[in-house]
Amino acid sequence: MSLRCEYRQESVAEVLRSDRVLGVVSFLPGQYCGDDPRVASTSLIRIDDEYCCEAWLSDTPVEYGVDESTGLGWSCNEEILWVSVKMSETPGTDMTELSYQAYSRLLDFISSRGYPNVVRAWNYFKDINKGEGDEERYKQFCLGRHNALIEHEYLDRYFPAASALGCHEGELIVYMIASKEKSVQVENARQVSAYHYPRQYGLRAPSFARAAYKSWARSADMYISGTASIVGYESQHQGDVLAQLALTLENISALVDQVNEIDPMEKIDARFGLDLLKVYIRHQADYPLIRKKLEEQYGHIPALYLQADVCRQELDVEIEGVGS
Ligand code: 3EB
Repeated sequence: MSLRCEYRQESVAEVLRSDRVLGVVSFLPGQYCGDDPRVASTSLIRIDDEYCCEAWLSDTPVEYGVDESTGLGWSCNEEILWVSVKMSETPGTDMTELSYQAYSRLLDFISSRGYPNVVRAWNYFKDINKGEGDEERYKQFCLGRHNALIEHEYLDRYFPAASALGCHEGELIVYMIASKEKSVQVENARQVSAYHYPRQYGLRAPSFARAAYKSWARSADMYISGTASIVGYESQHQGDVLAQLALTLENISALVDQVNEIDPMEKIDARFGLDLLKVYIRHQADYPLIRKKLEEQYGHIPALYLQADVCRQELDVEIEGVGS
């Protein structure tokens, strides 16, 4: 069994024709209007037209459906359960409660299906930087997520790799890859683990690992979490997006090195390398420069560029990756 992620040029509907598709993530524009349970529809905006969507592919046929009691869309093969949830907001919605509900549903569902380990999770919701201090929606999101994870007996070292980004409209969307067997969490020696961030970053620190790797029956994959311009626990290079990009890329290489140092048995003769990058940019105007710089180093790797708000107000770029 192996899992592959690809950025695709075809429409979501076309990608869905294959019986090997575990999940498709759609971005605006090019929105998908159907109700296939394998699709997670986000409101994030693609900055260019190079790719239409993100596809997660199995090398064996998948089973899929909607969970009737929770409305979760899911799909699975022998080793992987791909699941997404969409939570609507009404005026005055409490983000702590909403993220708690989303994660409680997801975690209950994956364990009931026998895939209790979250390898990788993506979180997208609107107005991520709205609210002051502990009232900031991102911090409330972190609190709700943390409470649900702890209730489900997730210890720090089992937190998934993750990304959490803001968009301008739409529901809270969470999608995740869950597995039967645990993945291995990886941290970056140059950064304080997010789950140990000090009190100023919220009542409960963000519950994610910097990266995770997982060996499947026929492959091993590495998932690099959303990575930004942070050293220790502090944001660096406020106002200088190119310096932020350079530091972000250093943090990503440090993580790739760290994954290789752990040297999972599956990779004795080969190194993990990056296969895909997803680049979140706060101000679309920064795109040409960011793309130019990124291509100098990673021009050989497909990259998907999205407009999104980084969860720290002072940061303007964040990058995640998939590798094998
Ligand atoms: C950081 O390093 C930047 O809350 O799930 C990156 C990846 C970030 C995931 C999350 C937040 C999350 O703190 C922000």
